[in-house]
Amino acid sequence: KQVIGIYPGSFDPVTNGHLDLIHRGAKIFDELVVAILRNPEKDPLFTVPERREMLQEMTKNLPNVRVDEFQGLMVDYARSQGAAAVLRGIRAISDYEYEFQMALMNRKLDSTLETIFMMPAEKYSYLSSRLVREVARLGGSVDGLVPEMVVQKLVLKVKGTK
Ligand code: COD
Repeated sequence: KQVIGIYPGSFDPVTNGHLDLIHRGAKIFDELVVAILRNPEKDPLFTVPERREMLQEMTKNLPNVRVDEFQGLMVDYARSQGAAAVLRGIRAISDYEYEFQMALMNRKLDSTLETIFMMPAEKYSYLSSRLVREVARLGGSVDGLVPEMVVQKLVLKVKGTK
């Protein structure tokens, strides 16, 4: 039996912390689906197709990783993919409360879906897309925090929005 995992998120944009988790997840699942939430309420920096392209490029050397997008409830999407588990990253204590609520709410919605938490390498444990966007907007360097391709796209994006 193939064990499928879903790694859902906003990925606006993908960071080295996300990629760290994707590499770890790809080792334990037969197939890992990286799923970008299409959220009509949020005002993202990158469009879903832009985020998808970046994720696809960064995972092209991982044969058991697939990039997709979804809307609506994550548990419904996970079921549609035949997933056994959701992969989530835990950085600091501050992630814990939100992740705890979400994991239990998801379990209430679908008791067959498990949530698996993994920790990134220490050097990425303070990294978030939100801070990357903020630093880039204010002209700071995000080298080493996101892939080179994303650094370039951030520079272009920030120029375009000024
Ligand atoms: N190191 C390790 N992990 C990291 C790092 C890092 N530096 N940065 C981010 N992560 C992890 C996050 O902890 C998360 O697990 C994942 O990577 C994705 O992160 P983000 O920030 O891109 O995505 P989120 O947390 O905004 O995604 C939230 C969802 C889209 C999964 C959630 O809102 C959802 O499922 N929405 C669909 C509607 C739904 O089902 N709602 C009910 C939920 S109870």
